[in-house]
Amino acid sequence: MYKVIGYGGTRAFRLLWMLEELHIPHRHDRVMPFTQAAHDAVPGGRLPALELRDGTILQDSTAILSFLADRYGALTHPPGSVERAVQEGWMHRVAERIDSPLMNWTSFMQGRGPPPVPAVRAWVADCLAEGFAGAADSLPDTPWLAGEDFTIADIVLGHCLHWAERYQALPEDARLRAYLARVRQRPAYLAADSS
Ligand SMILES: N[C@@H](CCC(=O)N[C@@H](CS)C(=O)NCC(=O)O)C(=O)O
Repeated sequence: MYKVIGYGGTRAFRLLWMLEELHIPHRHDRVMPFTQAAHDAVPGGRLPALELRDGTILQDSTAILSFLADRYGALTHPPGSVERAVQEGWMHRVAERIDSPLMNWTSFMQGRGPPPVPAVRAWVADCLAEGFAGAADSLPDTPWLAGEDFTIADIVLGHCLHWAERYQALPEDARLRAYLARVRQRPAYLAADSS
């Protein structure tokens, strides 16, 4: 059975949500990041991770989503299709423009590391707001990012919106809020273990 390693309040939620989408039974080992337990659990202590049935450990949430999508032929467009390029474009864009500043913002909110000087804190907030604004302006007319069908790109953006809300960084933008509301109607999102 697959084992998700990582606390459901982190990017591990993406993996738990994906496995619910695929109806794949799994175990969940709630290891907190930045702890000795994380280093004991996975190489380099970097979470989340997915342990395969043979003990292999995969790391990086987006790589794991791609692995599961390709392995089960679900929540992804076929390689070489235009839709696949759109899907992957969204995954990269969200990782660079939203996930990265959101990680820094979260560190500030959690008080991890030295307190940021106000200008740095404001710059990170601006970067995050710009990332969200760019995503909002680029949302397609289709229900999901790469067309009519929900894909792993939607898990990544949906998770970032859910994460931003938790850290008081969710923008007011009505388009993003409507998108998040759609995400939240998915039974797998609701079933995923966020603890
Ligand atoms: N791009 C990675 C980011 C993972 C990440 O930054 N994890 C943090 C915890 S939230 C961590 O374990 N950092 C320790 C490290 O990178 O060594 C992903 O999507 O999984």
